[in-house]
Amino acid sequence: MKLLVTGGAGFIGSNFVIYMLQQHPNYQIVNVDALTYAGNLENLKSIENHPNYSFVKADITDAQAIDQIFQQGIDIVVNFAAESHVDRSILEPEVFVKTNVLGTQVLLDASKRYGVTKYVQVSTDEVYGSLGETGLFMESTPLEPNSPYSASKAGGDLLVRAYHETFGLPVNITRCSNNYGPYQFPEKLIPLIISRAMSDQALPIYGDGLNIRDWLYVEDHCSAIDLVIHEGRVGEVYNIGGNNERTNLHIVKTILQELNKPESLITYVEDRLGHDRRYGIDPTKLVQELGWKPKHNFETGIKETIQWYLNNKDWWTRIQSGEYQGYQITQYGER
Ligand code: NAD
Ligand code: TDX
Repeated sequence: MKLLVTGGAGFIGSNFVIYMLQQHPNYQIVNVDALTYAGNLENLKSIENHPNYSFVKADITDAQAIDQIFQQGIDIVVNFAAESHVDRSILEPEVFVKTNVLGTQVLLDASKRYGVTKYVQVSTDEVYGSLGETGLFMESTPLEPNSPYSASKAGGDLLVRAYHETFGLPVNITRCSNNYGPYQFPEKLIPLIISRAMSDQALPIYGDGLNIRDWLYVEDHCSAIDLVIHEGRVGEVYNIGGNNERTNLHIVKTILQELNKPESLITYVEDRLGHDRRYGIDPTKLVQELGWKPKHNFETGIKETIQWYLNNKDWWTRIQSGEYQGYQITQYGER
């Protein structure tokens, strides 16, 4: 079985590549990644010489390069490659449309041309928009994306659906809630707060800090995708989430407590434009149909994650010395 993983040098993709090599010793994995600011081959150091693993640097919007990769014979595609940060999409939407919509179409086209057995689109709960105080996102919830990021992900999802309906491509779409764990780029809330708190820097909280996200440990996302690849009914959407809703303020205070740092580091800053208030996933379909069960509970998962960032300071300090710093200065002034 030959699995093409796109975006495998990013946060979830790299965790997924490592997970799949462990779970399926007979699978060959081809990782295709453009190595944007978010792609980091250091994440894959532990398996870089694995006989069943290979890496190709290519952009998913480059139809010729993608065609060449499919010529090797690909059985399954899992598309993680994306521009993934909401704040960046507010500043620079164009690349989001290019990668998340056009890139998806290029992969779908190649999958159709070469006849894969399964195409899995890794999408997000953000395509459903924002919840009020009650209710959860179901697979049947209408798509109401509010940011350029989520709109571009929704655009990709609709193309996946269309390639199934029009050409019979065997697809699944997964929509997961917020992930946390090792190798998450320190522009996202949890690693940003851990790294800044460790250096006693101000911790920017958007708005009133009471926006709610539903958190899932990255390995549990990987196990769900593995199940969907093998057991998912063709053409279906599966929501993925572990019922762990927390306010941003709760997350930040938990990290401060764990690191033994003062709450005076918390700094309220201007709210994110179009900031979704609440996400909450109903994973019943995945649980009942495919028997998925998350392994990690949030209280231990967050502690393990904090410990990982403490033990891997070199990993994130190297990242922070690059383009990331420039980004921070542009958006909020010197923090
Ligand atoms: P990430 O930003 O850490 O990684 C994205 C990877 O894609 C990087 O390695 C980058 O180099 C690569 N990439 C970007 N543009 C590319 C292109 N044009 N061609 C080839 N490679 C390209 O993102 P992540 O957090 O690991 O998210 C992975 C996927 O999961 C995304 O599709 C995202 O929408 C989805 N998702 C993420 C979360 C989350 O909480 N992080 C939750 C649900 C869904
Ligand atoms: O500095 C910050 N301060 C802050 O208050 C940052 C970076 C974030 N926040 C808030 C905004 C959100 O309410 O924290 C929450 C989480 O923010 P992000 O980490 O940027 O994640 P989010 O916008 O929820 O999107 C994430 O989950 C869904 C991923 O980045 C997406 O790729 C995924 O689809």
